[in-house]
Amino acid sequence: MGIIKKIADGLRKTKDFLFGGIQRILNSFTEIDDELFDQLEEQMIMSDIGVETSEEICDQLRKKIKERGITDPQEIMELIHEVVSEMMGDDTGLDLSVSPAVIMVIGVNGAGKTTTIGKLSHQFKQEGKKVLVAAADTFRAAAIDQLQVWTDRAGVDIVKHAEGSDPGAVVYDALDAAQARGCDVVIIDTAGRLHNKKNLMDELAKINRIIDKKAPESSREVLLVLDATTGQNAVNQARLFSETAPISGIVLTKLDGTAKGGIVISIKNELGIPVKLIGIGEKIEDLQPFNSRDFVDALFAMPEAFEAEEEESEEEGETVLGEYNEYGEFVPYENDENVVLGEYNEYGEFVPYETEEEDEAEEESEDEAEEESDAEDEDEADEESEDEDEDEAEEESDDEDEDEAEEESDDEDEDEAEEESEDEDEDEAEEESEDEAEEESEDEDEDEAEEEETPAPQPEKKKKRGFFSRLFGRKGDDDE
Ligand SMILES: Nc1nc2c(ncn2[C@@H]2O[C@H](COP(=O)(O)OP(=O)(O)OP(=O)(O)O)[C@@H](O)[C@H]2O)c(=O)[nH]1
Ligand SMILES: [Mg+2]
Repeated sequence: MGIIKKIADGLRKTKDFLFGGIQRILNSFTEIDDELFDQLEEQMIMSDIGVETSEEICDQLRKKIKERGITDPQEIMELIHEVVSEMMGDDTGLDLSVSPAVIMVIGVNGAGKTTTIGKLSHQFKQEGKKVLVAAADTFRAAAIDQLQVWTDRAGVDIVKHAEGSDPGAVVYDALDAAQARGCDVVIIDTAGRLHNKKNLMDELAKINRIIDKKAPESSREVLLVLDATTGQNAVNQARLFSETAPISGIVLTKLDGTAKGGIVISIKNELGIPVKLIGIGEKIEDLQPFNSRDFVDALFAMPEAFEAEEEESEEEGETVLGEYNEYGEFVPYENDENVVLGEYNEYGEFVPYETEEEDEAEEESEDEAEEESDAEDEDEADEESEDEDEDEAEEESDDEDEDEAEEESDDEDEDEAEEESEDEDEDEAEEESEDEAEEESEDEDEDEAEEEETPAPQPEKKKKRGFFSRLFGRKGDDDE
């Protein structure tokens, strides 16, 4: 499978929701007015592009529309493609020029740090680089074993100490070994969670200082791993983590399982930190360098199927009424007299109404929907099992003994809030953001429940979805 196709597949849910949603809005307008812009902005915000960035995109659109005297709403999709492309700018790759290049990988627990390190080690190894991985997450039970599984799989060296030992010492030894062995790259796995967030931030800052001292000449990357499924919370995390070390790039994981890929645009626009890698699956090869052009094309390019359809109808000189399906393809209505044959679900996909005559078509679309939701369940279940399975199981049972069992429970939000109030003196700002997250998560829980049971009756008036309250939680907990 080609890289572009793979990225497009990984971003399918985002495309369904964002492109599908925008196209639906454009189809429902015959002229460009304020109401159209309001709806576009709302759709972008719901797709996790962020309020600030969505406003900026719409301002740019208005400007271009005025400049070019555009009057047809159908021309707007191409303009969005253009505006977002300009916003994303040029890509920056990893800097590995001075060996041993040091890549420190940070991020909250469950974001995908260890998995990303495994995938990255594999890729470097394939390129013929000599890689050494430092197991500096000495805090979480079984974290070292989990990393060892990945380094074995990739066939690269690991430097590890006992659980509970000083992460700074691990990093020091790893840099020593890398220099002695002539390694090209050292990748440092760090903890995603300590006794509290201040400890975590302090420890990451300390590791960073050790690298400064021990390998001052080396090329440096501080990669922040963000879980795309947490939407705008990931942007908040980036702000917090940037206090520990200068973040040189972002790895956005789990883009395959979410409709929230729009955060890539807001990360770039609001934080100015380049997204360097994207995770589009759990397998060792499911990590790709981020290419903004492919990304924007995958989200906003007009599907060829539609262009062909459009040309055909022009030739015949007749208007074809239809809808965009989940792949962004134009599907003509089967029955022109009955224009609205169904409704949009939460992903902006068109779901036909059940009628006796349409039984066959209905069955097909149901199967598709089922397949999709099964795949989603599997994805989410996988995140908690598969590669991690044993390690995670161990981790979870260990955690249960401690107060961290909270993290694994359904009441995560409440528990987090409790935990936070204990740490109140330490970090007020954090608490605020947790509280916010908590509020949002309540919304989200409600929304998600609704989404699962019934399709939205009024697609134009869809409720705004809340954000995940997992600023420091593990993906999947809320969903269990
Ligand atoms: N679908 C999907 N799952 C991913 C991706 N990257 C990571 N995961 C899954 O996310 C889960 C957590 O990944 P880890 O690599 O253990 O996360 P971590 O940041 O190291 O977590 P801690 O060690 O607890 O701090 C695992 O189940 C991974 O398989 C991705 O790109 N796509
Ligand atoms: Mg880890």
